[in-house]
Amino acid sequence: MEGIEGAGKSTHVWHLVADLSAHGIDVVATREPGGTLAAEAVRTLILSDAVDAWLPMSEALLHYAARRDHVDRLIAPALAAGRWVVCDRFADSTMAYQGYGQQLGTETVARLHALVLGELQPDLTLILDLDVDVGLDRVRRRSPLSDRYERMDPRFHRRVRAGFLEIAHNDPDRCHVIDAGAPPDAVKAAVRQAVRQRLRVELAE
Ligand code: Z5A
Repeated sequence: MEGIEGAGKSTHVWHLVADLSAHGIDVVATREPGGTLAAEAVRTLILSDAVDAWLPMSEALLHYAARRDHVDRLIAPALAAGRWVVCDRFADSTMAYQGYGQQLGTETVARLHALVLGELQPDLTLILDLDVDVGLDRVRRRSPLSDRYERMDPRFHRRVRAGFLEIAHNDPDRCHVIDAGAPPDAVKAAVRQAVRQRLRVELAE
């Protein structure tokens, strides 16, 4: 599940996990940055401190260090055991935030991905698309305390949103864009519909 902040990723990861579990699917919910002890430690490093605490390349390397640990210790073993994995953010976030948002470049991030994870990609990526101001407003209403990314320039967030849409445009077989400005029940229905169609699983209403 991908998208800008406030798009509803965490909300819909949990709805989707409940739907899949009700259908008898053995599913693991996890998140990035994080998901394992080591990756959660990297999360703390990346999300705290000043906006300019990390340079874009260092930051991308930290995200990929966390991701490799997450894949090796949690995601790959779960998949090998036949479980499904629903992840709140994954590699497209590095492409969107560091590649587009921090302007590290898409080629650099793609090379990093190939080096660290080879060809590993999700079977389906749902991109919750939302106006940047609406997303930031939702997050600020939820809590006045902001993390490093929330304090970044609105132009940065607009590049991130545009980046996600370009990723989806370039990889339509894997990515599905959902209008996250719709009411929560409509977003939930759109997520369910996309999973039904793309992963061929019959989820009950
Ligand atoms: N990052 C990166 O730069 N590079 C990387 O490779 C990775 C990550 C993996 C992680 O922060 C940060 O790391 C992230 C990108 C960067 N940037 N930031 N900030 P995080 O995990 O703490 O934050 P987040 O991923 O952006 O999550 P979030 O801010 O909590 O947003 P969300 O999960 O998309 O939304 P939510 O919590 O489900 O909903 C937010 C609020 O909106 C909540 O009050 C809901 O009740 C409400 N909501 C949800 N849906 C709706 C609808 N449809 N209508 C109205 N209100 C709604």
